[in-house]
Amino acid sequence: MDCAEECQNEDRAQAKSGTPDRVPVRSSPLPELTFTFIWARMTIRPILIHPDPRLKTVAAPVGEITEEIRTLAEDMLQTMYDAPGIGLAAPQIGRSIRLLVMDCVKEEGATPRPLVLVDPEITWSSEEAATYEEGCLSIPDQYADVTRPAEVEVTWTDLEGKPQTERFTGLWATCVQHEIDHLDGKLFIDYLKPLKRQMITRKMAKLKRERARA
Ligand code: K1U
Ligand code: ZN
Repeated sequence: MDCAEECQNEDRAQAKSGTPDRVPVRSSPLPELTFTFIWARMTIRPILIHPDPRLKTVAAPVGEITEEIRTLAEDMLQTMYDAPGIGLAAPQIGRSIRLLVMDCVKEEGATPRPLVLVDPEITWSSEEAATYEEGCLSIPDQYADVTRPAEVEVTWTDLEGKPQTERFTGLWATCVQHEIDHLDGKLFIDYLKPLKRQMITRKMAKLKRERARA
């Protein structure tokens, strides 16, 4: 099954009731006095909760950037900001494709920096490691220290189909590695000791049962 087919199938499977959110987006770049608002369709997608086999699957390359991929990326950014989170990978919304979004600008009032990475690859990792307390939108309210390379170089394709390369440090480096792990079917709890991982998994299974009953 190619990516377009896979996306369509998932769309049907994930069809939500109600009208999608309609959000005014400033079309840019336009002169200040003439800026206009266009109506863009952006949908907040449900985020899968662990344990779910779709979070353990290696995602397929995206390849060609279609309008559908652009819409999906917009929806993922909207879903990430709404959660709120600093990253989101396509498998977390049930799409087994190598697409992720992130924005690690957390300071209030600072300019956001939404990034969309298609088919990202880590091409270099530092010897130096860094430990961050990680969370995951698919494992709500659970946090744990994870040690990863402090700096990574990543190449990807942007939404215009142009190749990009960037060296990430600090929280950006942690986040991009966490998100690429999602594309490889790996969760941050896979870095923890088995007992702690099992404890979190049981809590999440209980949470899912309770949510299903509500
Ligand atoms: O992939 C995800 O589940 C998103 C995750 C990303 C992440 C967090 C921490 C370290 C590495 C990767 C999140 O965004 S969890 C929520 C979160 O960290 C946060 C939420 C609001 C403000 C600031 C951070
Ligand atoms: Zn996560």
